[in-house]
Amino acid sequence: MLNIEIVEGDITKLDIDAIVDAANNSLLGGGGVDGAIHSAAGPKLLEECRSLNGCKTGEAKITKGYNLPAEYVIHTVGPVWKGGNYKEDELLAECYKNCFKLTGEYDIKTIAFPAISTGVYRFPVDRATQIAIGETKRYLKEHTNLEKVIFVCFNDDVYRTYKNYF
Ligand code: AR6
Repeated sequence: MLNIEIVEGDITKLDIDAIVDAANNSLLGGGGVDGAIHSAAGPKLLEECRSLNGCKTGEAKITKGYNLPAEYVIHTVGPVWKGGNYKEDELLAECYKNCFKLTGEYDIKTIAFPAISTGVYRFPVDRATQIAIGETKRYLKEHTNLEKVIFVCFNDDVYRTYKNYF
């Protein structure tokens, strides 16, 4: 599909409307992509996050990007993988749906996603990739606000998997 791109690299460097943070329920920062986003955005991001009162798994909340090139950060909380019988698939799909919903509300035209839940939260990369691409194609079929969706892969394994399923 024309408006989906798969790239290798660091999501914090992208000069686009919104980047997605794979956060935790506190929204107060952590490791992985969350840590990288908070370091690059600076302390004002944490300050705004403190005012949000956390975020439930599968939901999404938006803040400004502060020192990031991106205008907005959409914080979503993916499920921790527990073997597949704890609604992990549905919750991960909800993350993508809720991020897309915010793009409509904030007139966001370009957005980049990391591979939500596939790091510290150990969601199998294959399965997570199918959900990410499936939800994206579904949204793009039904809505016209997005000009570009970028999947940012931080390692070769994730990059190959996205290329394979696309
Ligand atoms: N740009 C793009 N992708 C990245 C970057 C980056 N700069 N850094 C890491 N990744 P993870 P999760 C990839 O662990 O599994 C945090 O501590 C990484 O290689 O960041 O959803 C939060 O606070 C992997 O493919 O997120 C939560 O506690 C993907 O991003 C917890 O981790 C997701 O890995 C969330 O775990």
